[in-house]
Amino acid sequence: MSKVGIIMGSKSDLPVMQDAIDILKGFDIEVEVDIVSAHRTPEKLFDYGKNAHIRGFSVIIAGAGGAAHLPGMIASLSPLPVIGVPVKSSNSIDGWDSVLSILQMPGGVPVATVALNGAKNAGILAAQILGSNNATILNKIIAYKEELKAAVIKTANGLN
Ligand code: RP5
Repeated sequence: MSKVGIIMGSKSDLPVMQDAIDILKGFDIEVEVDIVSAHRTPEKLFDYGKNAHIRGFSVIIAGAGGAAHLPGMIASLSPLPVIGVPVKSSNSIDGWDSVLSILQMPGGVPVATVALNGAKNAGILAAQILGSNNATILNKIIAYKEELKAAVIKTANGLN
């Protein structure tokens, strides 16, 4: 069964990263959540990046703020797709520090970067990656998109 690894640089990132956890659990996708700090636990980062695919993960979502090196370093170590979530941390310079340090990866080492605090979309994107090879998950994504559409149409119909 497909499993998504959700990691973050600090417990202070959890309120943002919870959106990824919630949406994936809503799709009945197994998640494993951990705190891995690029700067405070570099050995753990190395171990996680080197072994995530052996431990049964299919996709990694990595969130961090400030000098947000976690997603990029995990991408440098792991053969798995990495989705990066820039977190606007308390001492952030408006979130640009997080966005640019996750987004501006060198050629050869991609991180699929979502919007600032965009953990919900990170979860959906992880589900879509798994769904490309899993009909059950794909059908849940299709149903989710239908729900989005129905909600907009209902709102529009209520305007007049
Ligand atoms: C980063 O520094 C974390 O990802 C977090 O967004 C930020 C602040 O961490 P704490 O000082 O709150 O632990 O490493």
